[in-house]
Amino acid sequence: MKRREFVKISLIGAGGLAAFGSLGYKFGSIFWAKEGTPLGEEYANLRIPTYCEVCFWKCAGWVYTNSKGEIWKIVGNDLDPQCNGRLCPRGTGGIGMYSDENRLKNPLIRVTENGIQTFREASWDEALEYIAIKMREISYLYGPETMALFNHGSSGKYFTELLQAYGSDSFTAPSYAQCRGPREVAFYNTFGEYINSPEPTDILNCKCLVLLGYHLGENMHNSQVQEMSNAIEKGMTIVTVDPRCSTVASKSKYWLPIKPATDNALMLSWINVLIQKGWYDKDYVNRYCYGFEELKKHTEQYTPAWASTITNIDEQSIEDTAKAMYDAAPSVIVHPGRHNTWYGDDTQRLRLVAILNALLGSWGRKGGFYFPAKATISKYPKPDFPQLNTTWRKELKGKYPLADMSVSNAIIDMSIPDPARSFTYKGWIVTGSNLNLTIPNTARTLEAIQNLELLVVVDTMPMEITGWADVVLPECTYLERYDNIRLEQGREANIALRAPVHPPKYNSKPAYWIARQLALKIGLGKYFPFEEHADELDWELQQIGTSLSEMMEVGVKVFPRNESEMFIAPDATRTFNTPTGKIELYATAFEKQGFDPLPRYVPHEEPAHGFFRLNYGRAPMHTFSRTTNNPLLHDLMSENTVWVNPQIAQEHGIVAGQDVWLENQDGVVSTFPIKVRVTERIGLDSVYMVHGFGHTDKRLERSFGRGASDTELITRVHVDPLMGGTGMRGNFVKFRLSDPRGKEV
Ligand SMILES: Nc1nc2c(c(=O)[nH]1)N[C@H]1C(S)=C(S)[C@@H](COP(=O)(O)OP(=O)(O)OC[C@H]3O[C@@H](n4cnc5c(=O)[nH]c(N)nc54)[C@H](O)[C@@H]3O)O[C@H]1N2
Ligand SMILES: Nc1nc2c(c(=O)[nH]1)N[C@H]1C(S)=C(S)[C@@H](COP(=O)(O)OP(=O)(O)OC[C@H]3O[C@@H](n4cnc5c(=O)[nH]c(N)nc54)[C@H](O)[C@@H]3O)O[C@H]1N2
Ligand code: SF4
Ligand SMILES: [Mo]
Repeated sequence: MKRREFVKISLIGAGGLAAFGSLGYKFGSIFWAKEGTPLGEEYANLRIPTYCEVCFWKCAGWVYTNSKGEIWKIVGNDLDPQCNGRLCPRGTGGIGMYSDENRLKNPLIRVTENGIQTFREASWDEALEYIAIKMREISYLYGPETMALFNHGSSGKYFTELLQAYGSDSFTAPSYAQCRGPREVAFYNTFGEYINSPEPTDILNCKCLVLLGYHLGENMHNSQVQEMSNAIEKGMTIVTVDPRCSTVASKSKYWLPIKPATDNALMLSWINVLIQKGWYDKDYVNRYCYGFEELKKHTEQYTPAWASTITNIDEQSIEDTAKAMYDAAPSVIVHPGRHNTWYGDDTQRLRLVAILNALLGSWGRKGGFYFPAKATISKYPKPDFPQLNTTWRKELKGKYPLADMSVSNAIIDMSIPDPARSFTYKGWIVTGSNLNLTIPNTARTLEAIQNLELLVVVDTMPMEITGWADVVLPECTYLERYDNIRLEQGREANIALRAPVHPPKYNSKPAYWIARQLALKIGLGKYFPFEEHADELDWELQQIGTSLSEMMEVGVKVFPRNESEMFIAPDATRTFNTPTGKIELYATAFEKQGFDPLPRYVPHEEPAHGFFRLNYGRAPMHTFSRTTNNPLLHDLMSENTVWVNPQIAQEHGIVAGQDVWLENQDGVVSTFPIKVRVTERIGLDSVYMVHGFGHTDKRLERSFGRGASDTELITRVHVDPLMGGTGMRGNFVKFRLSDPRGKEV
């Protein structure tokens, strides 16, 4: 029998539900009632500050309760620069995360009964004791550095601290190697600064916005979408490069329906045109940039005529759009995008984006990129973390040398024993990340899981990853807990508070409490000196001249600054944080590591006959797989569809609304069928679907079996050699009109 089977049956016998530890949650002058107390009048007509956890824009809002003390609505906080008082549909539907009756309710421990693996409900004390014993054993037998943490979202901070206290630096998030890592490496090695989140793009004052596969409007990053609509009203030109007619493509002056995987050819030819025609900011380039002559020579070969045969975009459109950028410069943004891990040469693609911005002089310029500000809060003095025996970077042995954060897929790889390697991860804590739908090549993730000595999953929902855990710990939702003070960058530094609106439902707990209790059991309690999280937050807030009680009243605080600090002053001298002190058109650090200092065009594999490139993206009413079971958002969109061009539909005898199965190049067939959407908005060589659907865990009663999962069809991964990003768009699918596994249609 496999070490771990996916637990898909309902629970067996309930274990003890004894509550554990201190149960009083307090804020301001209000003290929470004991656990299990029904919600009631004491919570009536409250207005509690929060910031949203439905995606990572973290908009600040107010949660209102009604006269019965039930959560009534969430609205945006007017003071918050990240939302300007308005939440997106998902943020408004955040209440559904709280009210979802499928939530995890009790800690669960994997047991084998009559030869079948299942979960049994356990008390917190028992579940934490189980983990603590295992973690002590792993530390003793293999060293603490063999424990890794996968995290995404607010809960990650506390488990990161726990892991540091334990002796490991292997904490990783899918927001790096499955998301924005390539742009961070590319911009850092060009401008000496990261993009980070929220992107410091001055869209409000922008005159020409260039979006390469960044489908803003479907990707609902709140204030960015608001700024874009305002700028459109002010006459901003939009250039959208997308093989699919996205929502924003339909609002753009120029939509360039590029052949997928050829963006680098287009950008090289844009650079060629800007330089050859003299359409670049000469003063800015002379003053601040390094490697212009090399770039000029390198791009001579990449003419629009050359690019048009590769990209299917005509020469005139290439020139016209280059001119539109130059006319708007420096108030132009060639947007770095966010989910960047497409084809494996993504860091080089983002280097081209960075170079275009440098030539147009938009970095540090009004209507381009501003220099962001961010508040810092002193940390309560705690003992130093122990010395590390080894680090994730050392264990990579020189692989992905430009990665500046840990690479989740590399940690997965290093969890599978290999005689050629002395180091193997032995235990994982996973919090706020549904790895099965998040990391491509699920089979590899599962292989790694089968080799672990311990898998702990902290989640709010019975997501796929929980089905593989040894211990499942139910976290309460963001509406039921305090969290770390939001410290996001922006035009002005700002902070936001999240406070609980109700005590945690069921037997769920905040991550702070869970991490602290675990620390106490492992003997690391000194790293979590505050029994009450609220007390630590209050201490931190006082260090920057406010307090928990003031933040309960305002929710958000902005620290104003002068606009002159946001941009480079005319004629200013400036040193950039790069090896040459200049903006590096020619990346010297890349050259040093043996990578191309100037990006080249490398062709990618094309779909074989009968196959279509698998393209995927976002829908405005959902966030990945985390919202598909949310009762409110499920009502807005209950399943995804596969977009098929009418000509292709006709050739394959497929009609709108029909169920099809998708089979990829490696013979993997989607577990569930997906309905066809016949639309001109997708080209002849690709199909498109929204990510996050096709749940296979039956405990997700609403979303189980609704739609199909893009992730299970992404079995071929093109890893970026510079930083380890998992290129996911080199997969191809064909249609199966009935289930090839022989099930009834
Ligand atoms: N195939 C494919 N893969 C992708 C992408 C894609 O488009 N297609 N996108 C990539 C990108 S850009 C990113 S950023 C990543 C995102 O990857 P993830 O962050 O892993 O995305 P989700 O699938 O939403 O998983 C979030 C998990 O957190 C849980 N959760 C929600 N709220 C809480 C909470 O308050 N506490 C705890 N402990 N858990 C909570 C949810 O129930 C869910 O299990 O995925 C990447 N992977
Ligand atoms: N509603 C909602 N909003 C979200 C999220 C969410 O889950 N839901 N997630 C957030 C997160 S973490 C992220 S990272 C962002 C992701 O948002 P984006 O960075 O915008 O996402 P991508 O998946 O990179 O982009 C998808 C678009 O790229 C196009 N595309 C596909 N192949 C190519 C190609 O070869 N060339 C070009 N030029 N375009 C191509 C697709 O047709 C699609 O329109 O969204 C964020 N915002
Ligand atoms: S953009 Fe929407 S989902 Fe994301 S944090 Fe803001 S309100 Fe929440
Ligand atoms: Mo992302």
